[in-house]
Amino acid sequence: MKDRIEQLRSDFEAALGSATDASELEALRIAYLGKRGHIAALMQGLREVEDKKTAGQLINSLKTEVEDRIKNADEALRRAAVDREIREAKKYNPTLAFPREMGSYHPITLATREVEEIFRTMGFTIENYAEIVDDYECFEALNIPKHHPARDMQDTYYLENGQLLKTHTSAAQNAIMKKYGAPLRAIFPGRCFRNESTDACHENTFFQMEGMMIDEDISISNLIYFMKTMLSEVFKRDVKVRLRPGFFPFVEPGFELDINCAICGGEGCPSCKNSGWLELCPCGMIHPNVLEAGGIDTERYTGFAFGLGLTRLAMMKYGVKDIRDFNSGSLKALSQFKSR
Ligand code: FA5
Repeated sequence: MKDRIEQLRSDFEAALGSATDASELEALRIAYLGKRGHIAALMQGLREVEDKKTAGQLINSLKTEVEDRIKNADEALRRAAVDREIREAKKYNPTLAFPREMGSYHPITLATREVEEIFRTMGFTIENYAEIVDDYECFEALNIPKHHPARDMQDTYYLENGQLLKTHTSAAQNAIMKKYGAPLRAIFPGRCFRNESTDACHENTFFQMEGMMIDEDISISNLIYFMKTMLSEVFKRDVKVRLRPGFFPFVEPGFELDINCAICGGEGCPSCKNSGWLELCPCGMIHPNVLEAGGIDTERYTGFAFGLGLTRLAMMKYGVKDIRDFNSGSLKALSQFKSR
């Protein structure tokens, strides 16, 4: 009996060594541990053995050994299968886990930078100014006293402390004059706010770029030269503009500078309120009251100022028909500026 058991043990070792998958292992288990398997046959053979106890122990130990070895081999086969799956799977690329879309500059930022660069090369300083200002900066210092009708055009959002969201970049004129004195060449872009209904060419939050040049003998010719240079540089071609008288209490004389609508080519469309022209850059010679409020010697110096509608400039430059697209936050609209 002992020899049979040893023979079975070594046969089992050989068979186990050549089992390569779960079905072969299962066949081995049935062959050894099944009802009609080798171990069951050994048990039956016990009847003819004298030392049943010792033989029984040997058979049981062989049975336990076969059970353990098959269980271990099964686990090893499963582990190997998982390892193989990982190895053979496509290599994992962690950078694909999050879509890494490149962002892009907002068209207003692009337009601002371009105009800034044009004025920088012409010797202008670039200034940043606050969005929250006080009544003096936004109106009083600009020759717009309380109850002046010009205030009606620029209703805005007031804070409880009396300050307000600036309605135009002109609100920085006084502070800039006080900061630099004359002679002075400065531009100051900024966000403006107005309490007004929106349409294709009006927003309640939009950008302007103010410019001032103060020196001896500054005249309207200088103003026109700088405006024309800026526009032809921005549009890289001659642009049709028209200058007409315009009233602003802080300039005298004052002008409206309109640009031929680039969306309809001047035929009239919602973007230009069907006029063919778009108010882009009011300007004029700075009013002596405003210069004096800024501490400038009006006997010696004169100057011009302009308030370029940056958002409208971006509309014309990029062919955006509706000004509201800029504040829409729509990626479909804004991502079109990626390559610029
Ligand atoms: C002003 O704001 C004056 N401060 C401009 C100025 C400066 C005149 C210096 C003289 C000297 P106006 O309200 O027209 O003016 O606005 C200037 C430009 O800002 C407009 O021509 C237009 O291009 C733009 N703008 C005005 N309101 C809006 C609006 N609601 N939405 C979009 N752009 C606007």
